[in-house]
Amino acid sequence: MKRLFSGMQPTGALHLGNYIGALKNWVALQDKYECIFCIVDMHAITIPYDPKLMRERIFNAAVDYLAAGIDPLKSRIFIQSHVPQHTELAWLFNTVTPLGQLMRMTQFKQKTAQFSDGGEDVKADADGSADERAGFLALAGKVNAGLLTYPVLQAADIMLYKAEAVPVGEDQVQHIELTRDVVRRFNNAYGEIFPNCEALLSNAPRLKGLDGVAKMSKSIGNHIPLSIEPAELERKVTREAVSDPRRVRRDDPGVPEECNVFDWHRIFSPDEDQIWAAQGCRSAGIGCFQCKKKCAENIEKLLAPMREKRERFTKNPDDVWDILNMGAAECLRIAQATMEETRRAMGLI
Ligand code: AQP
Repeated sequence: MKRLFSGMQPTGALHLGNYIGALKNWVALQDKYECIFCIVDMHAITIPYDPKLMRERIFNAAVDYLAAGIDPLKSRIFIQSHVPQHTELAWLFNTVTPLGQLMRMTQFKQKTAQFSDGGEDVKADADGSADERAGFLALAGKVNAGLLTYPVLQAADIMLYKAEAVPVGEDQVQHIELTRDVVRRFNNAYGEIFPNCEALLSNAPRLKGLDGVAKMSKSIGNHIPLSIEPAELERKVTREAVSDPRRVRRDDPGVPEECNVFDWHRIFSPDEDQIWAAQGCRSAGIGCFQCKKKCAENIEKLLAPMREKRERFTKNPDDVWDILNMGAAECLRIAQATMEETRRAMGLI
């Protein structure tokens, strides 16, 4: 079986976007690949965070993986920082990665804007292009170097295990392409050590958030956590989710194809509810509140069994830590072998 690697950051509660864009695919691919699933805590510390919350977030991410259906008897689950070879290989990969390519990464530019203070003092110096603004903000000391080299660590995560398949959401495709470039440059310089890898996309690789505009994201706060309680889920969907702005009054007809709530129906609802929502919206036969309520009910059908499983794991934290420790021990063995081969190829041993 080919090997598969993927990970999520413990930057907050995992959400419907993480599930639909990646985690659901991970579960489905467990029988087709030898799977390694990581909680990428070293990536998560590249943005501001509270150290007091990190351990709990890591634990909750592991519980979410398990509750969603990752089976520790089939797949390895571990915490990135428990296998220190990730950062060692990232350093080696840094030496074959052009700085300019890292500065052009979309996620770097977005996070730079998101986690700098807006860069008012340097805005005047940049002529407005996203590339230049990201460059100015970075040079002005607004972001740390880890955010810039984030995709190199991601390349190392994948290649430490010589993984060929990487199930991710659409936003990560550019980083997988960079991984392929890093591999090409490394292999050209030091010999054929690492394989080619490809991104595997789900059928909904970019789920929009409650605002109906941006990608659902933990750090933006437009997300619906997988661990949400039913009443809060209904409140968020019916009160916070942005729907078709044309429907100002109950009897205004809408355009379902341009409504984010209808996009959610297409993902979370059975066919009959999708037809009900589309027809009702176009004819103004139903109001947005009714349409959203049905959507929340269908999301709840997905989340209810996960909630039950999550409770079981939360009550037995030692079982979860055992799974993570066992996963790390197995991954460490693979990582040590890859590093030995890599150091040798580079003339370091
Ligand atoms: N909205 C989304 N739609 C589809 N896929 C998504 N993913 C994330 N959001 C969506 C996919 O989930 C995986 C794990 O993501 P991550 O935690 O490593 O980082 P991220 O992509 O940056 O996710 P967030 O929620 O936006 O985290 P923050 O806000 O902390 O940066 C990836 O495969 C990703 O594509």
